[in-house]
Amino acid sequence: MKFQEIADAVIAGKASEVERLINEALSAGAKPIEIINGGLISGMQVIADRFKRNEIYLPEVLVAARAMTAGINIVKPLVAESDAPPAAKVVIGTVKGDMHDIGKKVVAMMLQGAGFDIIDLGIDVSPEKFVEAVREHQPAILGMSALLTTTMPAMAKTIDALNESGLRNKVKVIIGGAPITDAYAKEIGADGYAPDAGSAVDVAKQLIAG
Ligand code: B1M
Repeated sequence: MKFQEIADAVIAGKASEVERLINEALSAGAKPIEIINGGLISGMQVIADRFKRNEIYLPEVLVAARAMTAGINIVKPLVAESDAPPAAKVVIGTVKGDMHDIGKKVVAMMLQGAGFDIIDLGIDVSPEKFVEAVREHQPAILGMSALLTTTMPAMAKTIDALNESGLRNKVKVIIGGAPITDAYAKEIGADGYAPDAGSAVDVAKQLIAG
Protein backbone atom coordinates (compact mmCIF):
# COMPACT_ATOMS: atom_id res chain seq x y z
CA MET A 1 0.00 0.00 0.00
CA LYS A 2 0.97 3.61 -0.51
CA PHE A 3 0.76 4.87 3.07
CA GLN A 4 4.40 5.94 3.33
CA GLU A 5 4.19 7.65 -0.07
CA ILE A 6 1.09 9.52 1.13
CA ALA A 7 2.95 10.55 4.31
CA ASP A 8 5.92 11.72 2.20
CA ALA A 9 3.63 13.77 -0.06
CA VAL A 10 2.07 15.44 3.03
CA ILE A 11 5.57 16.21 4.33
CA ALA A 12 6.52 17.66 0.94
CA GLY A 13 3.28 19.67 0.89
CA LYS A 14 2.20 18.26 -2.47
CA ALA A 15 -1.60 18.40 -2.28
CA SER A 16 -2.32 17.04 -5.75
CA GLU A 17 0.15 14.18 -5.18
CA VAL A 18 -1.63 13.37 -1.89
CA GLU A 19 -4.96 13.29 -3.75
CA ARG A 20 -3.61 11.08 -6.52
CA LEU A 21 -1.97 8.60 -4.11
CA ILE A 22 -5.09 8.39 -1.94
CA ASN A 23 -7.28 7.69 -4.96
CA GLU A 24 -4.85 4.95 -6.03
CA ALA A 25 -4.77 3.46 -2.53
CA LEU A 26 -8.58 3.45 -2.37
CA SER A 27 -8.78 1.74 -5.78
CA ALA A 28 -6.31 -0.86 -4.47
CA GLY A 29 -8.67 -1.56 -1.55
CA ALA A 30 -7.08 0.46 1.28
CA LYS A 31 -9.47 1.41 4.09
CA PRO A 32 -9.99 5.19 4.64
CA ILE A 33 -9.00 4.82 8.28
CA GLU A 34 -5.69 3.17 7.29
CA ILE A 35 -5.00 6.07 4.93
CA ILE A 36 -5.73 8.59 7.70
CA ASN A 37 -3.57 6.89 10.33
CA GLY A 38 -0.79 5.40 8.19
CA GLY A 39 -0.50 8.23 5.66
CA LEU A 40 -2.00 11.59 6.63
CA ILE A 41 -1.47 11.65 10.41
CA SER A 42 1.97 10.05 10.30
CA GLY A 43 3.08 12.60 7.67
CA MET A 44 1.75 15.49 9.75
CA GLN A 45 3.45 14.04 12.83
CA VAL A 46 6.82 14.29 11.06
CA ILE A 47 6.07 17.92 10.23
CA ALA A 48 5.05 18.60 13.84
CA ASP A 49 8.30 17.05 15.13
CA ARG A 50 10.48 18.99 12.66
CA PHE A 51 8.68 22.24 13.54
CA LYS A 52 9.28 21.53 17.21
CA ARG A 53 13.01 21.06 16.57
CA ASN A 54 13.09 24.32 14.54
CA GLU A 55 14.13 22.39 11.44
CA ILE A 56 11.30 23.90 9.40
CA TYR A 57 9.27 27.11 9.59
CA LEU A 58 5.60 28.08 9.49
CA PRO A 59 5.24 28.32 5.68
CA GLU A 60 6.31 24.65 5.33
CA VAL A 61 3.89 23.67 8.12
CA LEU A 62 1.08 25.53 6.40
CA VAL A 63 1.77 23.92 3.03
CA ALA A 64 1.84 20.46 4.66
CA ALA A 65 -1.40 21.25 6.52
CA ARG A 66 -3.04 22.18 3.20
CA ALA A 67 -1.86 18.90 1.64
CA MET A 68 -3.26 17.01 4.63
CA THR A 69 -6.59 18.84 4.33
CA ALA A 70 -6.77 17.94 0.61
CA GLY A 71 -6.40 14.29 1.65
CA ILE A 72 -8.92 14.56 4.47
CA ASN A 73 -11.46 16.01 2.04
CA ILE A 74 -11.27 12.81 -0.04
CA VAL A 75 -11.49 10.31 2.82
CA LYS A 76 -13.96 12.17 5.03
CA PRO A 77 -17.13 11.22 3.11
CA LEU A 78 -15.93 7.61 2.98
CA VAL A 79 -15.35 7.38 6.74
CA ALA A 80 -18.79 8.89 7.21
CA GLU A 81 -20.40 6.07 5.21
CA SER A 82 -21.61 4.16 8.21
CA ASP A 83 -24.77 2.08 8.09
CA ALA A 84 -25.39 2.55 11.78
CA PRO A 85 -28.05 5.10 12.77
CA PRO A 86 -26.62 8.21 14.43
CA ALA A 87 -25.71 7.27 18.00
CA ALA A 88 -25.97 10.81 19.29
CA LYS A 89 -25.28 14.40 18.29
CA VAL A 90 -21.85 15.92 18.91
CA VAL A 91 -21.21 19.66 18.65
CA ILE A 92 -17.50 20.21 18.18
CA GLY A 93 -15.19 23.17 17.61
CA THR A 94 -11.78 24.72 18.18
CA VAL A 95 -11.93 27.27 20.98
CA LYS A 96 -11.78 31.06 20.76
CA GLY A 97 -8.49 32.50 19.55
CA ASP A 98 -7.31 29.17 18.16
CA MET A 99 -7.05 28.51 14.41
CA HIS A 100 -5.75 24.92 14.53
CA ASP A 101 -8.31 22.64 12.99
CA ILE A 102 -6.55 19.55 11.62
CA GLY A 103 -6.75 17.46 14.80
CA LYS A 104 -10.32 18.60 15.49
CA LYS A 105 -11.31 17.60 11.94
CA VAL A 106 -9.75 14.16 12.43
CA VAL A 107 -11.64 13.74 15.72
CA ALA A 108 -14.91 14.85 14.06
CA MET A 109 -14.31 12.45 11.19
CA MET A 110 -13.63 9.48 13.48
CA LEU A 111 -16.73 10.26 15.56
CA GLN A 112 -18.77 10.50 12.37
CA GLY A 113 -17.34 7.18 11.24
CA ALA A 114 -18.43 5.69 14.56
CA GLY A 115 -22.02 6.77 13.82
CA PHE A 116 -22.24 10.09 15.67
CA ASP A 117 -24.09 12.99 14.09
CA ILE A 118 -21.53 15.84 13.91
CA ILE A 119 -22.12 19.58 14.00
CA ASP A 120 -18.69 21.15 13.40
CA LEU A 121 -18.60 24.82 14.42
CA GLY A 122 -15.10 25.28 12.94
CA ILE A 123 -12.32 27.32 14.53
CA ASP A 124 -12.15 30.36 16.84
CA VAL A 125 -15.46 29.44 18.48
CA SER A 126 -16.45 31.73 21.35
CA PRO A 127 -18.04 30.42 24.57
CA GLU A 128 -21.27 32.19 23.54
CA LYS A 129 -21.30 30.41 20.17
CA PHE A 130 -20.78 27.02 21.85
CA VAL A 131 -23.63 27.74 24.26
CA GLU A 132 -25.89 28.89 21.41
CA ALA A 133 -25.14 25.66 19.48
CA VAL A 134 -25.84 23.48 22.54
CA ARG A 135 -29.17 25.26 23.00
CA GLU A 136 -30.08 24.92 19.33
CA HIS A 137 -28.90 21.35 18.59
CA GLN A 138 -29.25 19.74 22.05
CA PRO A 139 -26.25 17.45 21.52
CA ALA A 140 -25.34 14.62 23.89
CA ILE A 141 -21.71 15.73 23.68
CA LEU A 142 -19.83 19.00 23.31
CA GLY A 143 -16.24 18.58 22.07
CA MET A 144 -13.65 21.33 22.38
CA SER A 145 -10.17 21.35 20.87
CA ALA A 146 -7.25 23.66 21.77
CA LEU A 147 -3.69 23.51 20.46
CA LEU A 148 -2.27 26.59 22.18
CA THR A 149 -1.54 26.93 25.87
CA THR A 150 -2.90 30.49 25.56
CA THR A 151 -6.30 29.27 24.33
CA MET A 152 -6.78 26.50 26.91
CA PRO A 153 -8.56 28.89 29.34
CA ALA A 154 -11.29 29.38 26.70
CA MET A 155 -12.37 25.81 27.50
CA ALA A 156 -12.94 26.72 31.15
CA LYS A 157 -14.78 29.89 30.06
CA THR A 158 -17.06 27.82 27.83
CA ILE A 159 -17.87 25.45 30.71
CA ASP A 160 -18.59 28.49 32.91
CA ALA A 161 -20.88 29.87 30.19
CA LEU A 162 -22.70 26.51 30.01
CA ASN A 163 -23.19 26.61 33.78
CA GLU A 164 -24.50 30.19 33.63
CA SER A 165 -26.96 29.30 30.87
CA GLY A 166 -28.31 26.31 32.83
CA LEU A 167 -27.28 23.90 30.07
CA ARG A 168 -24.26 22.28 31.74
CA ASN A 169 -26.15 19.24 33.05
CA LYS A 170 -27.73 18.61 29.63
CA VAL A 171 -24.46 17.88 27.80
CA LYS A 172 -21.26 15.91 28.38
CA VAL A 173 -18.08 17.87 27.66
CA ILE A 174 -14.99 16.24 26.11
CA ILE A 175 -11.79 18.19 25.57
CA GLY A 176 -8.55 17.46 23.75
CA GLY A 177 -5.60 18.87 21.81
CA ALA A 178 -1.83 18.70 22.19
CA PRO A 179 -1.45 20.78 25.41
CA ILE A 180 -4.52 19.29 27.13
CA THR A 181 -4.19 16.71 29.90
CA ASP A 182 -6.56 14.59 31.93
CA ALA A 183 -5.63 16.68 34.98
CA TYR A 184 -6.63 19.87 33.16
CA ALA A 185 -9.95 18.32 32.12
CA LYS A 186 -10.66 17.46 35.77
CA GLU A 187 -9.54 20.91 36.94
CA ILE A 188 -12.02 22.75 34.70
CA GLY A 189 -14.87 20.28 35.24
CA ALA A 190 -14.98 18.62 31.81
CA ASP A 191 -16.50 15.13 31.71
CA GLY A 192 -13.81 13.57 29.57
CA TYR A 193 -10.39 13.98 27.95
CA ALA A 194 -8.99 12.15 24.95
CA PRO A 195 -5.34 12.27 23.81
CA ASP A 196 -6.16 11.25 20.23
CA ALA A 197 -9.04 10.74 17.83
CA GLY A 198 -9.42 7.02 18.48
CA SER A 199 -9.69 7.57 22.23
CA ALA A 200 -12.18 10.39 21.63
CA VAL A 201 -14.55 7.84 20.10
CA ASP A 202 -14.12 5.51 23.10
CA VAL A 203 -14.66 8.34 25.60
CA ALA A 204 -17.74 9.60 23.70
CA LYS A 205 -19.24 6.10 23.68
CA GLN A 206 -18.52 5.63 27.40
CA LEU A 207 -20.09 8.97 28.30
CA ILE A 208 -23.33 8.40 26.41
CA ALA A 209 -23.58 4.89 27.82
CA GLY A 210 -23.68 6.66 31.19
CO1 B1M B 1 0.63 26.01 15.25
N1 B1M B 1 1.38 25.74 17.04
N2 B1M B 1 0.62 27.93 15.55
N3 B1M B 1 0.04 26.11 13.41
N4 B1M B 1 1.04 24.20 15.09
C1 B1M B 1 1.53 24.37 17.52
C2 B1M B 1 0.28 23.91 18.26
C3 B1M B 1 2.82 24.46 18.44
C4 B1M B 1 2.89 23.36 19.55
C5 B1M B 1 4.09 24.41 17.55
C6 B1M B 1 5.38 24.63 18.35
O1 B1M B 1 5.74 25.73 18.64
N5 B1M B 1 6.08 23.59 18.69
C7 B1M B 1 2.68 25.89 18.99
C8 B1M B 1 1.90 26.04 20.31
C9 B1M B 1 2.80 26.33 21.49
C10 B1M B 1 2.02 26.48 22.73
O2 B1M B 1 0.95 26.99 22.81
N6 B1M B 1 2.61 26.00 23.80
C11 B1M B 1 2.00 26.60 17.82
C12 B1M B 1 2.02 28.00 17.60
C13 B1M B 1 2.85 28.80 18.56
C14 B1M B 1 1.31 28.60 16.55
C15 B1M B 1 1.22 30.11 16.22
C16 B1M B 1 1.06 31.05 17.41
C17 B1M B 1 2.47 30.44 15.37
C18 B1M B 1 2.65 31.88 15.02
O3 B1M B 1 1.84 32.46 14.33
N7 B1M B 1 3.72 32.45 15.52
C19 B1M B 1 -0.02 30.16 15.29
C20 B1M B 1 -1.31 30.37 16.10
C21 B1M B 1 -2.51 30.62 15.26
C22 B1M B 1 -3.77 30.55 16.12
O4 B1M B 1 -4.30 29.48 16.35
N8 B1M B 1 -4.22 31.68 16.64
C23 B1M B 1 0.02 28.80 14.69
C24 B1M B 1 -0.42 28.51 13.40
C25 B1M B 1 -0.34 27.26 12.81
C26 B1M B 1 -0.66 27.00 11.33
C27 B1M B 1 -1.81 27.88 10.79
C28 B1M B 1 0.59 27.25 10.54
C29 B1M B 1 -0.95 25.44 11.35
C30 B1M B 1 -2.43 25.08 11.58
C31 B1M B 1 -3.14 24.72 10.29
C32 B1M B 1 -4.53 24.18 10.56
O5 B1M B 1 -4.85 23.62 11.60
N9 B1M B 1 -5.37 24.34 9.56
C33 B1M B 1 -0.17 25.01 12.60
C34 B1M B 1 0.24 23.68 12.86
C35 B1M B 1 -0.05 22.66 11.77
C36 B1M B 1 0.88 23.30 14.08
C37 B1M B 1 1.54 21.95 14.47
C38 B1M B 1 2.90 21.92 13.78
C39 B1M B 1 0.79 20.69 14.13
C40 B1M B 1 -0.66 20.65 14.63
C41 B1M B 1 -1.38 19.52 13.91
O6 B1M B 1 -2.16 19.75 12.99
N10 B1M B 1 -1.06 18.28 14.31
C42 B1M B 1 1.65 22.09 16.04
C43 B1M B 1 2.82 21.32 16.65
C44 B1M B 1 2.37 20.08 17.40
O7 B1M B 1 1.21 19.85 17.67
N11 B1M B 1 3.33 19.29 17.77
C45 B1M B 1 1.54 23.54 16.24
C46 B1M B 1 -1.63 17.08 13.67
C47 B1M B 1 -2.97 16.75 14.34
C48 B1M B 1 -3.53 15.46 13.73
O8 B1M B 1 -2.73 16.54 15.73
O9 B1M B 1 -3.86 18.73 16.39
O10 B1M B 1 -2.57 17.38 18.11
P1 B1M B 1 -3.42 17.41 16.90
O11 B1M B 1 -4.77 16.59 17.19
C49 B1M B 1 -4.74 15.29 17.74
C50 B1M B 1 -4.82 15.26 19.28
O12 B1M B 1 -4.31 16.43 19.90
C51 B1M B 1 -6.25 15.01 19.57
O13 B1M B 1 -6.65 14.17 18.50
C52 B1M B 1 -6.03 14.63 17.29
C53 B1M B 1 -5.88 13.48 16.33
O14 B1M B 1 -5.27 12.36 16.93
N12 B1M B 1 -7.23 16.09 19.66
C54 B1M B 1 -8.40 15.89 20.33
C55 B1M B 1 -7.28 17.30 19.09
N13 B1M B 1 -8.43 17.92 19.38
C56 B1M B 1 -9.15 17.07 20.14
C57 B1M B 1 -10.44 17.19 20.70
C58 B1M B 1 -10.92 16.11 21.44
C59 B1M B 1 -10.15 14.96 21.64
C60 B1M B 1 -8.90 14.82 21.08
O15 B1M B 1 -12.14 16.11 22.00
C61 B1M B 1 -13.09 17.06 21.58
